[in-house]
Amino acid sequence: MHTSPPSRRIPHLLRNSAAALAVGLLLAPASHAAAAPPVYVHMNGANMFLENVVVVRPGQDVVFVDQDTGAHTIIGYDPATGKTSTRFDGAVQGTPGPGHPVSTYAIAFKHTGLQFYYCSVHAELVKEPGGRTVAKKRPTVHGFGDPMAGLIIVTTDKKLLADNPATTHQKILPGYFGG
Ligand SMILES: [Cu+2]
Repeated sequence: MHTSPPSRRIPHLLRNSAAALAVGLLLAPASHAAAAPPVYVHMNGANMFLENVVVVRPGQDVVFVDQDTGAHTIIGYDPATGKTSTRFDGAVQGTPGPGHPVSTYAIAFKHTGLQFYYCSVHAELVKEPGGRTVAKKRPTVHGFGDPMAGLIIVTTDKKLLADNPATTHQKILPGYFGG
């Protein structure tokens, strides 16, 4: 009886995809966090972060998307000390509107925890009685009154991870341009 090696009997394409599947299965536990799709946070002329609380896994990207005509910054800070982050320090540019490229800023965190941030153009950090620093709307900034600030919760908790607003799954919100 003729016996050919297994690789000979499997067509090339099938063999390659089988190999890819095997590699994928082997790498799955380690690369799971990195492979998760990004969570998107959107800005427009309302001068606030639309999804001001989002939840990601360690290593998963948060992508800030500027659909405003104006620019914004995204700067991490520590509410306990009031100190701003040198690593979590982003900026995005405005866009004329739909059909034009949007400016984005992406960041991921290795460890679980709370990552507070604000836009230094439209909010300011104020130390409150008790010593905790919070972001407040700059008095001269127009909008809905929300301070342009937010929180990223970095966790492996599946229930929390499932709680993100639906808009965080979409890079560009068609109806959210303007400002
Ligand atoms: Cu801003």
